[in-house]
Amino acid sequence: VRLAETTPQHRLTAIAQGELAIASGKVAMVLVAGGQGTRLGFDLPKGMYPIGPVSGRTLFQMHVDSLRGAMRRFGVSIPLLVMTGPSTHEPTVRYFQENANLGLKPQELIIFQQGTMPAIDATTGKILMESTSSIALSPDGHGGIVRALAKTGWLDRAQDQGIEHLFYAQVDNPLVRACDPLLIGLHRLGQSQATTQVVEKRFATEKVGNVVNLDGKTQIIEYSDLPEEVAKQTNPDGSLRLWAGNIAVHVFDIEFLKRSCQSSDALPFHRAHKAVPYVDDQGNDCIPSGPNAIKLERFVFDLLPAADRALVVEARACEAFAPVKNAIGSPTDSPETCKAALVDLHRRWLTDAGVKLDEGCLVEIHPNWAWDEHEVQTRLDKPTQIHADTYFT
Ligand code: UD2
Repeated sequence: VRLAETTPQHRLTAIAQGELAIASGKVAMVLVAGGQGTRLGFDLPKGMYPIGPVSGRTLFQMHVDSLRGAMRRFGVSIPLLVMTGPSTHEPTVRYFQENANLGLKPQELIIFQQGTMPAIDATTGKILMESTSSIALSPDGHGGIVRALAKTGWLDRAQDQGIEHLFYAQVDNPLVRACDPLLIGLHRLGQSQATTQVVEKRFATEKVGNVVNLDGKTQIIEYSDLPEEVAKQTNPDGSLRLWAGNIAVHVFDIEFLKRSCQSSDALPFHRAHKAVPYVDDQGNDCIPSGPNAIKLERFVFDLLPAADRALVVEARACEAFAPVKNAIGSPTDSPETCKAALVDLHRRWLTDAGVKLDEGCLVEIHPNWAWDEHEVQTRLDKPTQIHADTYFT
């Protein structure tokens, strides 16, 4: 669904459908947070990274606050699943415990751990050892969610409770609107089993998956697998031929996920060439100077071609996508670019509601104050002018 091709009426109908589904308890949310976050250079789980431009709230807090905003708005409890990995599990569990589950009731929070795969020596094909008695393991990719979820038994319980859809997002993108009613509504209206949100790529080689239609099936080709000359192909009007960038916001039907769990080869493995420390045959610790190993990962978006019906929905990047991937000071996808996007969005919500803001002042809106632009409009206590950095909470 391209933005330019939807009418306001169609969007309103979809939003109403989505809101109805959320309010009647048909939706749960999952955050994937099992990655090692190496590029950011932060030792703790990425979800604990402070990102609120004025408040300093962490990525986990931003997501949970948005979800609790949806619960307040629709008068319903929405379960949150958090998928961790071997290195993020313990600290994530502790973080939620020490912070009173960030306000979630115990029954609203399920933290579960994804699986691992052995790392393989790239030259010999043998499994690498981490110590003389243990093999080197790494997370099996976010596609590991299918197997890990099946193990928890949650899918069956969810269905018994009447939950039909799982709203999926990555912990690194705080611009995501938890359980976006428009996306869920379009998913339902389109009778889709797997829906994915995309944005128009900013440039041909942007580091996002490319959503394509191949032999009638929706698929995502990861940026690292796409030859540069193909990424740069254009239409006669100069626009990119492969314009749709995956932002890893999906809606999956629970029934579809259950079906996918039943087949062990539902998702293929992707190879990543990485540096993995190991212990050699003589028991010596070896720190490789470059990539020496193959890590095997599954990608959740490889579920898309297996859906009987899949839908691709465009969103505006400025409203939906500002990931934190790279370290402070990087030109793209850094903490600074993410904070700037959050401030820009909230400044726009306020400006559209008639508030005048001084140039350069930072604003941040807590979802309890207003969950979306419409709630900003209806706030009677909003100021007419803002002269200093302000946190609306
Ligand atoms: C991902 C997408 C890319 C694009 C981009 C947008 C893949 C393979 N690529 O690229 O198409 O959408 O995001 O931001 O998804 N994670 C786990 N377990 C794992 C590995 C990753 O939970 O074993 C989580 C990780 O915590 C993070 C997310 O998955 O929240 C994405 O991982 P990434 O940052 O390695 O993916 P990236 O940026 O290469």
